[in-house]
Amino acid sequence: MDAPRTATIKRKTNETDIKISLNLDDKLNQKIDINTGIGFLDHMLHALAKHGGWSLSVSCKGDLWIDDHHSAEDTGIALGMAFKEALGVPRGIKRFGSAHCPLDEALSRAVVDISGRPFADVNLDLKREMIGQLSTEMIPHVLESFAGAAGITLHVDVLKGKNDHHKAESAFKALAVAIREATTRTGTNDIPSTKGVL
Ligand SMILES: [Mn+2]
Repeated sequence: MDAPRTATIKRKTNETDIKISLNLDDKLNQKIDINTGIGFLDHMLHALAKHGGWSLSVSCKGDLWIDDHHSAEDTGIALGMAFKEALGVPRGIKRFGSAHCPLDEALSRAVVDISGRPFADVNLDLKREMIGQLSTEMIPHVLESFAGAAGITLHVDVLKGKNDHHKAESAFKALAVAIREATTRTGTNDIPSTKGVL
């Protein structure tokens, strides 16, 4: 039995104070506790952890009296740092993952490459200004921040949908399932690249 892939991250700036614990291999005993101060972001990260098969604890104390920007962005960065640290050298994993997830009328597709190359193309087609206390412009930005810090490639697209809550949630679920596949252990010790390095 391989050791679980875990990380604990503390990241403090003048704008936010964040603590994250992540376990990528806790599918049978998931514990999820998310507190960013932004309810809808908590809901999205809960979905990501749940469908990714993670245990995840996130605490962010940020300058919400300004707006949601620093808290949302820095939580994405810190989660990416935790993911990268937990994964370690990406040996013996599938590397690629993709998924489609619906939520009622909404349908999203996520494609992930644990590439060592930070890149995110995120198209959510959100119409509202805010969902709860989270500005919709911050939702792709959180995913871009996550991909940047994690050093992975993400393509996340809402293919259809009418309700912005559904569209965003289906996107996070698809991303979770895609990441779960990409990080699945193959039982080998291989680095899945023709370069021999990721
Ligand atoms: Mn929901």
